[in-house]
This record gives sequence, C-alpha cells and structure tokens, in this order.
Amino acid sequence: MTAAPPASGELLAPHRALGRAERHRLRREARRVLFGNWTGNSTVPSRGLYPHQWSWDSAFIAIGLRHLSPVRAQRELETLFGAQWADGRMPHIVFDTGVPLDAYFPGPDFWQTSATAQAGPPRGLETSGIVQPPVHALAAWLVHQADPEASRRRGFLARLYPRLASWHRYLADRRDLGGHGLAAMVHPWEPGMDNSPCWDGPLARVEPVAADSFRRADLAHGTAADRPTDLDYGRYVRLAAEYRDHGYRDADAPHPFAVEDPSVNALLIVSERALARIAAATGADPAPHLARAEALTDALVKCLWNPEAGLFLCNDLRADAPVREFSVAGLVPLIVPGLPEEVAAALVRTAEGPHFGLGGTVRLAPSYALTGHAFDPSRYWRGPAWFNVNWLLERGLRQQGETGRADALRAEVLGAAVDSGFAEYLDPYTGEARGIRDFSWTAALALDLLASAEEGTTATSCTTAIPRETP
Ligand code: 9WN
Repeated sequence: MTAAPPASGELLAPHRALGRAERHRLRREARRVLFGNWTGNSTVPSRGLYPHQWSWDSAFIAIGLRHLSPVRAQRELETLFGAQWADGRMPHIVFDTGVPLDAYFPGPDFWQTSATAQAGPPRGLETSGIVQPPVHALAAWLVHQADPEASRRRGFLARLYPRLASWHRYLADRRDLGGHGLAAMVHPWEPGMDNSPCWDGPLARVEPVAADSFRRADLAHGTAADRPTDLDYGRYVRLAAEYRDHGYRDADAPHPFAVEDPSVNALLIVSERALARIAAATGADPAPHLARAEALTDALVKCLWNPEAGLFLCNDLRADAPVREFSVAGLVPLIVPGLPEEVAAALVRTAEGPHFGLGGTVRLAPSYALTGHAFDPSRYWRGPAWFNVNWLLERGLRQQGETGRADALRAEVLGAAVDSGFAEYLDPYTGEARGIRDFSWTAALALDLLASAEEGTTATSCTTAIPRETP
C-alpha cells in the first residue's frame, strides 16, 4: 500500500523543544515504564507482547537506564551476557522460564537450544538460537561512562570485555558467509527489522510451513494489519526450524536466507570501536579492534554502498545481488566515523530527500522509503518510524557534524516519545502511535536524548542531570 502524506506533501512544523513541565513528565513517565518492565535482573521490552529479554532491546535499554541507575544498567547487560553461548553467539531472546510457554511464540519448546545445540547456552538457561545486531559493546561503553567509579568497583568492563570480544569473533568467524569481511544474517528476525520489504525477495525462495502448524501469540496483543502476515510467519518458522535441526551449526546449516545488512555491520563497526576503548580501559590492546573496525568500514563501503541510490543497500548472498529496496537500514551507517566524505554527504541528502523526508514531510524517519512500492505507514518495519532507528540517525547526524539537523531530530524524537505514550513505533507522517505502548527502548532512548539535550552536549557524553536511584 502506498499512502500519500496527509497534508499533500506540505512541510510539517518542527516540534518545539519540550518545556520544563514536559521534560519533568517525560522523565517521570520513562522511569515508570523502565522500572515497571524491570524483572529483577533485566528488562522486558513490554510486559504483554514481549515478556522475555531481547538482545538488542537490552543494549538500547541499558543506554537509557544508565541515567536512572548505572548499576542496574550494568546488570541488564551482565544478565544478557550470562546467556552467551560457548561459541560466542549472543542469542536474540533469553527466556524467562517462569513465563507460560504460550505467552510468546516461538518459545523455548520450539528453539530447544539447551537440548540440541553442541555449542549452546549455559546449563539451565533457555534461549533462542539466532542473533540480533551487535549494539552491546557500544552500550557497555556508554554504561561504563555513566559512572566509571561504580563500573571499576564492580569490575564491569573487565568481566564483560572477553565476552564482548568473543561475540564479535563469532560474527567474524562464523557469519562471514559471503567472504566479504562482513557479518551475514540468516533469519529476518536477526537484523531486528523483521518484516522489512528488503526480505521479501530472499524470503520468497523459502517454502513456508503450514499456517495451522504453529500458534502465534503476537496477535493477542497487536492489530493483525500492523503485524507480519501468517505467510511471513510460515517462512520465519521454516528458517528457524531448519537452523535448529542443524544444531545451530553455521558450517552445516544450509542458510537459504543469508543477507549482508548495512545497519548490522555499521553497528558492528561502532561496537568494535567501543571495544577498543574497553580494551584500553582494562589494560588490553585496543589495536586489533581498531584495525578490525577499519577493515569492516572498507568492506561496508566497497560491498554495500550504492552511489546511484545515495544509500547503502542490503546484499542477498543467495542471489548474489543487491536488494533494490530502500530501507532506513541503509542510512544507519551515518553513525560510522571516517566514512568517505562524499558518502556521508550523500546519506544526509538521501535522509532529507523524497524517500525518507527527514526534516520535511515526516515527523521521524520511516523504516522504509515513502516512495517505495511496499510502503505502509502501519505495518511492522514496512514504513512506520521506530525510535531506536531515529536515535541512531540522531547520533549519526551528530557524528557527521550535522549538529543543527541532529538537534531538530532530537526534538522530534522527544516530542513523539512523550506524545505517543512511549509507543513501539509511529505513523511517520502523523506521529500517531502504533503497536504497543510503554515500550522499553522508546522510554530508554528518550531519556538518553533528554540527558544530552539538557547538557547541551552530544549523546556520547554521559554525565546526567537526571536524579538516579540505587537499584
Ligand atoms: C522477534 C522485541 C523485538 C525487537 C525486534 C522487533 C520485534 C520480535 C517479534 O520485537 O521482533 O524478535 O516477535 O516480532 O521487530 O526488533 O527486538 O522488542
């Protein structure tokens, strides 16, 4: 479905900066969401739809939580890394075994990771077998900076460093499926943008399992028109079951779906750079991490940059061809330091041009091009604006020296977060809330942007004006 902008393409008035009372309300409400979704050792993305711990959610959540309780933010990441597999992989879900099996599909009874995987999760833990984007080293560094003293006292970085390094090694050693020096994703749930039109082509080759062979739990919480279809789910289930039936061994699994995604690899680069800082802070050698970040940056530009599009494109390894869909994933490399100047300048132009409309026809950047044939302002990752992606774009614009544009986007994100009741995602044109409310990363990342706005500094800085609580 292609929707026209509601006001026939008129430019929207920019969101004004939040006043004192609104900032106070945002802080109070974000704290309510994050503390309400805290389960004792980690945070669920939402109490109803997502009642377990998710990998990249936890990284984003920790980035916001550090402003309320740096120690709780450390625990968020420590709990997640407690479920790391022996082969270094970070599973995309760590299940809370106290939650009923039918509360989320696919649950631990589907993944069977403790029973089937040789290199599986630590004893006694149930996880999924696929991964999500590597935001964790970035999150760990930002969490450390929020209270370096408490971090050192608890040995936070020293304990996390080898785990983060082995997670990155897993991606380098087992997931460079194309041999290009980039990490490949083997399921649409892995890049985190599950239902992106980028996956329509690669997924079309996957035979779906019968719709009556599984029972979705998501439709009890979300509108069917906003969620992936049963046909999509049939394919998701087929891919996950095949991986499971190969013991989650990347060398043996056929991986009929294998894509190189620019957002995942940009996050890996930024995390590898954070790992260099973590290495230096713990007395290890930062040089290999910096060298790896540079090699990844070269590979990203060489393999995924498309100068005609002015955008990074995903690469379909099974078709050996770029995916000709314009996803916001292609703008996320704005966060990468040291991009060639013409690439960074083209990305900013594309962000503000007709495909993404930033600073013009939309409130927040859509997940998929407004001009795309599959654009839908409501359906999961096929058009709606997501807060984590817009937080990354804000950071990316700042990284590229686009301070004014970053400030404007930050004001939009803060306004939208509070107006929408911390929605999971939004209609990019109207800012209308979609999906569930009280979504953890929306609250967390709004807090992070509020802290940086109040300091008048960049989001990389971490001292905070927000009063903290001890966990
Ligand atoms: C599957 C938890 C996760 C996010 C993903 C988002 C959605 C799950 C689902 O929710 O995915 O992992 O059931 O749809 O797409 O980015 O991490 O918030």
